[in-house]
Amino acid sequence: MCVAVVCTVSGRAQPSPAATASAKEAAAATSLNFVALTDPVALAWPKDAPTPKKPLMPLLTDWEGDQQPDLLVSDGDGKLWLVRLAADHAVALKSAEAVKAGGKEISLGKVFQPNYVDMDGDGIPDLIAARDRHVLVFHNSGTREKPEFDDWTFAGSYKSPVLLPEDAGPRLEVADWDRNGLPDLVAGTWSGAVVVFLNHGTRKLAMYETALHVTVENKPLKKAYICSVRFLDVTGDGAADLVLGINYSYISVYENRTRLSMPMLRKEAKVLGSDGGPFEARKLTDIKHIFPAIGDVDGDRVADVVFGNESEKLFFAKGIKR
Ligand SMILES: [Ca+2]
Ligand SMILES: [Ca+2]
Ligand SMILES: [Ca+2]
Ligand SMILES: [Ca+2]
Repeated sequence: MCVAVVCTVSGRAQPSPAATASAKEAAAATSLNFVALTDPVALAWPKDAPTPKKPLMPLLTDWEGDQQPDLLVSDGDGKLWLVRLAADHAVALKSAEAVKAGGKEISLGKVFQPNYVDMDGDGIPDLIAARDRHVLVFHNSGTREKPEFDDWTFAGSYKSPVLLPEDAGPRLEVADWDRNGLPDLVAGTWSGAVVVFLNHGTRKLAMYETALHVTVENKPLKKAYICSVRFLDVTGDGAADLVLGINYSYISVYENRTRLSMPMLRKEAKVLGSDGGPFEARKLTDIKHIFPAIGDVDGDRVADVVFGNESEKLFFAKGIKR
């Protein structure tokens, strides 16, 4: 599914009306790119909303398809908050409300990386979360404009649900890795690897293959430790790139050199900070591990980063175009 400002890759084989719309949005996003971020500023949680339990893990997305970015934020209780941004691209949080599924507030007991992707091909994004190595899907039985969620089911077949790596924790990105039109599961790990579960089922019935280790220039990607994962186009060529929050503090981009099938990733490029050195979130804020949410918050068509984690705050760092 696509966001107003940033697109995860959607399928190109036999495009559905939804896929066509996604393609248009992707074309509109071609000027997006960033290589540097300004120093982060804290975003005050909306005053009249209940205080979420830390840590906070955000996703920049478009909740109701109005082309305005919204935040979905998971908290330490495993609740999910729909956080509205201020109008006219002012960088501020306007309101926060708990998201419900099956008639009650979502509460998974621990923080998760939110995903909002159409899992069943009905053109309406669903919610996806990782918990205890399992992938939980909250089917959206509402409409694009007015989402409503059923209680969760496991991703994959009921008898053999996908089992994420033991040290994946909340680190799950849902995106079409191999461009076959079906969303895949991309898990980061504490031990510094990234694995992909390709979906070789159908739109209605996902079937995931065993985990593949992501490679960069033919070598398995292996960081010292902790990779949180995003897979979306940050260079503006229509091909999704691998973006990692690494080793507590850094953000790295592995540019994808092909729009065909499996990604071909260039070697790591660290996102820079205002001093010209690598952007280092821990030096600048009180966070411990960075889980970057990426999208254009301030409306200048350059992707920005919002992050939280190990903090009751969210931070905004403005993207600077190359
Ligand atoms: Ca919106
Ligand atoms: Ca759906
Ligand atoms: Ca796929
Ligand atoms: Ca921006």
